[in-house]
Amino acid sequence: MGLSSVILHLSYKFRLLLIFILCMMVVAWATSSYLVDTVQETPKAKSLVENFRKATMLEKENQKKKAMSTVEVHTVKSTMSHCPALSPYLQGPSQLKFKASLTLEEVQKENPQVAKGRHRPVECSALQRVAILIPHRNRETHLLYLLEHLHPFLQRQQLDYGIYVIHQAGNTKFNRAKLLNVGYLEALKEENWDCFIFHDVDLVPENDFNMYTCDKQPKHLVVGRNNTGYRLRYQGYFGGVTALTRDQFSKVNGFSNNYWGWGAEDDDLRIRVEMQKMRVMRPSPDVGKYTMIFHTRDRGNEANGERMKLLRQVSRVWKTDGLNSCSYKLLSVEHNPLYINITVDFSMPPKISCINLETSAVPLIACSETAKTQKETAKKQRRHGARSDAAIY
Ligand code: UDH
Ligand code: MN
Repeated sequence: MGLSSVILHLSYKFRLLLIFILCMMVVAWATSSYLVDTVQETPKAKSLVENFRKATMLEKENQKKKAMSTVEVHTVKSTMSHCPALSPYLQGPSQLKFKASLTLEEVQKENPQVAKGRHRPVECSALQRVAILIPHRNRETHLLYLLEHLHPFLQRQQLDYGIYVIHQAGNTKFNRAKLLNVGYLEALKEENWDCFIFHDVDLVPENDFNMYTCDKQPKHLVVGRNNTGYRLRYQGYFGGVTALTRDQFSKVNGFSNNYWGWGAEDDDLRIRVEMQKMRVMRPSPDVGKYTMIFHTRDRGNEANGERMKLLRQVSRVWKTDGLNSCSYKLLSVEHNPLYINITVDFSMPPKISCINLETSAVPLIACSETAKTQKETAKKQRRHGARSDAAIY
């Protein structure tokens, strides 16, 4: 073989080798670039997945946080601790002063935290929701003094309370007991009060240890007042200011509606309480002290001549004379800044007017009874010594 043929032969082999190397390089490049791509792509995918995971975790965390914050709100609400049995704000006995020039605006200014006659502590949840019911007619000055002292007094006791003034419209005989029944029924329409304080407008408590809360037994809070030498008026006295739970008052069917004028409606309530085997409790004499704002007898509230007769029939009539037979005409319910004013009309509707107006010029056309039967009904009522609401309405 000559040199040229050797070179040719070599070059042919060399060319083959070259082609092979080239192919290998292409394959190597292709594979390597693919591998590099995948190696580079993986972190991208990884970070994507990571980001997604992070996002979902964040979302989950946010949801968790939200849930926790709502739980917190709920627990803050529901676990706001109960107020202590003995409020730390109580001051004990005080000498009350009544400024002659006091105005309602001044009392309102002194009590900016009271709205629509209501207030409750912000620092703790009150032990009881208490409705104060005040029967009222033509005693504006007394009401002013009572509001002035009662609002801070009840706040020092850390109560969730509302003050209701039940105002009797017109000039018909005053009926304290029936007004208090109305107060109970109307107050329960806006709040499920636990406890009711039946409160004369002219009695101002002197000692804030006299708790305006209800207990297992009905409470009589006026042990003594300045005008009786701070002594109980008589054994069994249950007037002035009393505290009964919603259930205790409902159990006795409330007050009788039939005591028109002054006297004995409070004794009637005590009899009802005792008939239900409940016992009247009182605070100690140094705590149950009141100042009574001086007054004379009101016109329209003269002593009720029938009161002794009425007292004798309590056991017979209590089931049908009380909350379940208390009919009245509701004239208005106003939510004033310092109290809720309920105005009612107890004036006689046409049927009884017929009986009472036998001598008047009012025509009797609205009557279902004849003049003769009206007279007989009136006689019967007088014989039984009571004007039952069932007969009136
Ligand atoms: N009341 C009124 N307006 C009236 C009558 C009574 O708001 O016209 C209310 C008021 O809440 C009062 C309560 O009913 O506190 C009881 O009536 P009262 O204060 O007349 O009864 P009290 O037993 O007085 O205190 C009886 C008459 C006092 C005569 C004094 C003579 N010595
Ligand atoms: Mn009085």
